[in-house]
Amino acid sequence: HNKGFIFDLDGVIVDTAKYHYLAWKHLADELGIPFTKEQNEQFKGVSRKRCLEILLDWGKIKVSQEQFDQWLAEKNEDYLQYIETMTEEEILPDVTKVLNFLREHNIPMALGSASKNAQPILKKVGLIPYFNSIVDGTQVRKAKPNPEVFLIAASNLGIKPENCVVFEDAIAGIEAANRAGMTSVGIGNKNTLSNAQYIFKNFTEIDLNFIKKLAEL
Ligand code: B16
Ligand code: MG
Repeated sequence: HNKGFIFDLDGVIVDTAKYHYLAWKHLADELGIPFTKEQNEQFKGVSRKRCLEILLDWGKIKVSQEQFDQWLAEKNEDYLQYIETMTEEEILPDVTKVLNFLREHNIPMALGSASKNAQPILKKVGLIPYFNSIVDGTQVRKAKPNPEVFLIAASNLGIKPENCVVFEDAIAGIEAANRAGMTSVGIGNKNTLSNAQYIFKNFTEIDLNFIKKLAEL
């Protein structure tokens, strides 16, 4: 097949943003830095390290590398406790409808996530078998909006970038997909994701005929 589909994880397949929020909030409270859900929006699609840099900037806190690494580890341990409780019920509505359809038609699929915890999360929700390639934060050096993550995924699938379709919920992710020359499908708010070629509020709004068209079936 000459078309490939690439999915972001957080905000597209599962809503782990709520757990990221709780873990960041915990650390922010500890450090006396105000942190709201609106601020958490700015952390979407952004690497863990970059998130902590931004948080410390907001709090005007300067720290040693050692302290920085310790807080980073603390946030992640907290986050992993939430991940531990995840089940397949946390897959966002109608995501499996689309994944199953693509699988039935043997369309290659990849994950393209900034998260270093993508593997354990996919395992928890039982979606590992769907993906021909899983590209995550452990393999990528240049974070979104750099297209690296999606280009590696395309190359692993053996599909040309211009024949790949990317599903993303983050502004930086849409930009990465566009820069890679791929078809970008935004999942979320149409004002926020105005740079996406197509935008849907969520997967329940996606018709399988649309997927068929994108996959050229
Ligand atoms: P971790 P995605 C991203 O996942 C999240 O949107 C972002 O909020 C998070 O900081 C980043 O992963 C790193 O996650 O701390 O697990 O390595 O949307 O690219 O799937
Ligand atoms: Mg995301």
